Amino acid sequence: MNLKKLLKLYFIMGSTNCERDPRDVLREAIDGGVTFFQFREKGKGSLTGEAKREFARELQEICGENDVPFIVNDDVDLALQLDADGVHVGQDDEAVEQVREKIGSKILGVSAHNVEEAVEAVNKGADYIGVGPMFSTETKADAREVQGPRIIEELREAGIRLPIVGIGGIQASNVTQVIKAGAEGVSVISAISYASDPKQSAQEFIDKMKES
Ligand code: TZP
Ligand code: MG
Repeated sequence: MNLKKLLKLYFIMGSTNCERDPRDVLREAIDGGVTFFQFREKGKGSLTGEAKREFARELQEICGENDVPFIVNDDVDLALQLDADGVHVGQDDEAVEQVREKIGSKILGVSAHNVEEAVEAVNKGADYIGVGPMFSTETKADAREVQGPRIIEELREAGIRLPIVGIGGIQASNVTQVIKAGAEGVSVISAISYASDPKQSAQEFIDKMKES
């Protein structure tokens, strides 16, 4: 598995990020070129318990049919129950070394906002780092201050070699800046999940990244 390549277009979504049936949104996004997927079931009206699990299972199946890795946000137990391909945790979630111990060789992504957090994530066993917010976003209510693509250059200058994905407010129109700064790929929620045509939106991202 070439993680750097797989992280190119990393779509993140939960039921609250869609205006249409999320299964269709995911299928269309994958048709357009999404290479990696994170199930992130958060916010007002989000599913819990068995409904969350069943929904996750359905999305996992769609990913499986298309050879797209299926990653679970925050919920390590759910990832283990479903035998997901990996887990993504933030700075306020379960400790990285503890998650690594629980998930063995599954993929482990960690959100970082500065060099210190990124170095720690690397040392504690992360496989890739999510860095942001690149640009302003309304999708995450408690998002940190906008960092801009420059933070990715700083991480590279500090010697971080692990795959990096930018996150936050990324659109086809600004994706080039994130890749040029040194990221392997981009994580995107609303620009794909709310697009009237998720397939076309994903294709636009891929086309722009090919140019950069
Ligand atoms: N973490 C930092 S910004 C963000 C997350 C989960 C939200 C990204 O969503 P969008 O819609 O692509 O800006
Ligand atoms: Mg989290």
